Parts: sequence; structure tokens; C-alpha cells
Amino acid sequence: MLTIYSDDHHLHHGSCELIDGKLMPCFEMPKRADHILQRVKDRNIGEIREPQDFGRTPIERIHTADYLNFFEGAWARWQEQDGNGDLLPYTWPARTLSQRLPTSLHGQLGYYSFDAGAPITAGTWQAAYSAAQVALTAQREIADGAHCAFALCRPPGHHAASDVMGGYCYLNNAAIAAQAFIDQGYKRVAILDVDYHHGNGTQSIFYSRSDVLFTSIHGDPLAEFPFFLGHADEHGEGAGEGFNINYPLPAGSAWDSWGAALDDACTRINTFDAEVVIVSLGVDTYKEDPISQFKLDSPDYLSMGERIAAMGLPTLFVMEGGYAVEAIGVNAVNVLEGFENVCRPNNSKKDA
Ligand code: SP5
Ligand code: ZN
Repeated sequence: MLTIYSDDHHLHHGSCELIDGKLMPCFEMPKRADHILQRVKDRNIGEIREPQDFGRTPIERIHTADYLNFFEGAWARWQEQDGNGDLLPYTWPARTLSQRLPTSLHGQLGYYSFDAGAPITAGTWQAAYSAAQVALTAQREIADGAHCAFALCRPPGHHAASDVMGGYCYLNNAAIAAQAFIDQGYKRVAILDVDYHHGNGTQSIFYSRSDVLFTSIHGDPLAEFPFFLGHADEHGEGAGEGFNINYPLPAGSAWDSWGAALDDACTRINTFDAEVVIVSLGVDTYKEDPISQFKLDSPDYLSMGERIAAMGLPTLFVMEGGYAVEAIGVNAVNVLEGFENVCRPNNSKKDA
């Protein structure tokens, strides 16, 4: 399987996030992608290639120009002020407040975010821009006929909505890739989000559309981040009614119940008659993950890849979360190897 990767992810390394009431060192760190890349090399699963640059146009199909302009310029504005260290939001337009865009940097940062988990650093824009290009390059590979590809994106994307960052996410790499398929003539694209956290950004982007089916298996938002989206009764709205499927699971869920949800999601994707599936690949479902509560073990990720491959569809894997850094490479690449065990069982991975 081809991997698309850019070293630009190193440009994003936040120092702190606000999590569970405390300011903590960022769980989302460069070492995550470094470990995955090393495992891709160690297992020799295929070529590793740099992204092409498709420019800003495909990103603007998902994110508003105002949001992108704000994000791209935020660090420079911060430096012109008293900017000292990472830029983190602290005030949000909650229910009782107006949704008017303020003029101040911190007001605008609150307007364009939903938590204090996504710090903006000097290189965050460039890292996020390159991650989107990684996803777009892998997308193009599949549109050109490849059966599968791995977009080793960092920072992740699935919590980012059209004009909102948060949850370590700035640009929604999976959504940008899904829209690229649609813009290239695909009629039915499925997204399978297996990250431990609900993909609230992706859901919101496609909620009223029938051309992109969103399915997600995640910690029940009544108890787990992002708290305010991801319930089982969110089915989509308008033309999108029936094209959003959530599988919230309780803390402690292991492969038996998680795999049953996956089976159901895969059946729904096949019924939808998807032409391609995009897997939002988070491996924070791992039993040792420091911020998550599921109990998947490393071999379960092989099973996950096998089950996904059994759908028989062209598949784009887009990296999302996973914070047990020492195991992240094994777990992420296990999904890819499980997939290839099914879709090309007679090919030695050494030939890839
Ligand atoms: C892409 C992605 O995986 N983003 C995740 C963002 C999660 N941010 C908040 C997590 C709250 C964790 N609470 C942990 C309780 C266990 N001590
Ligand atoms: Zn996650």
C-alpha cells in the first residue's frame, strides 16, 4: 500500500492543551507520526511518497475562506501583539451569547474554535495545510485506480468543521478528500470513522447531504469528548436524512462489541452502494491509550483491517488520533496489513 507523508507535520508541536480541567502537555505530538512512519518502513508495506500541492481550492470546498484566512494569519497577529508561546482560545460563543464575529484576535479565536485543545503555533498552518495535501494526494491515487492508499496525516482532522477548529484538529483531511472524490464525479462516498472520539466535524460538514455517508464508532458522547455530538439518534437532516449513522459505545468496550458495530457499519456502507470508502483511522481505541476508555488490543487492528477489506471497496485510510505513542505504529499499520491480507493475499508485502 502506498503511504503519503510530509515531514511538515514537525512544524506543529504545541506545548499545552486544556484537558479535564487541567493544562497538560499536548498528547497530540510529532512523535506519533514518526512512529507510524517508522513502522511503515519496518514492515515494508509499500512506497512512501511526498504529497503534491493541489493548492487551497480543494480545502475551500470544505472550509470557509474567512476561517482559512483567520487560521493562516492568526500566528502573525499574535506575534504583533504580546504573543508569547502557543495561542489558545478561552472564550466561546455559547448558547446565551451572540454569534457575531468580534474584531479582536482572542474573540475571533473563540469564534472559530470549540475547545482549548488545538493550540496554534508558528508552524501549525503549514503543518495542517500539508496534511490536507497528504490526504488529497492519496485521494488522487485512488481516483487514478489504486485500490487503497494511506494518508499519514498529522495534525488530525475529524473534529474540525467548516469554520471551527478543536480536538487537535484544524483542517478536516478526510472531509476534504471526500469532497475531492465528489468533485471528480463520484456519486456515493462513505466515511467510516473508527477513532475513539466522535468525528463531530465530519458529521456536521455532511449532515444534510446524501452523497457522503458518515458512519462513526466512538465513546458515548454523554460521557466522552466531544460531548455535544455523536448520539445514536442523529440520522442526518433534509436530503441527508438516513445518511449519518452513529455507534456510541460505553467505556470498557472491547473487540466483541466494537467489532459488531463495525460489521453493522460495513453492511450499511455496502447497502449505500459506496464507490469508495474513507477510513478516519484513529487508533485511540487501544487499551493503553492515555485519554480513552476502549479495550482494543493490537491484534484486533488486524481484524479491523480485514473486515474493512471485506467490503471490497477502494479504500483511503486517513490518519486521525491515537496517543499511546509507543504502540501507535504497530496498531495503525496492523489495520493496513490486515486490509492487505484480504485484498491481495497472494502478494508478498515485500513486492509492494
Ligand atoms: C483527533 C483526536 O483524537 N482528538 C481527541 C481530542 C480529545 N480531547 C479531550 C480528551 C478528554 C479526555 N478525557 C480523559 C479522561 C481519562 N483520564
Ligand atoms: Zn480521537
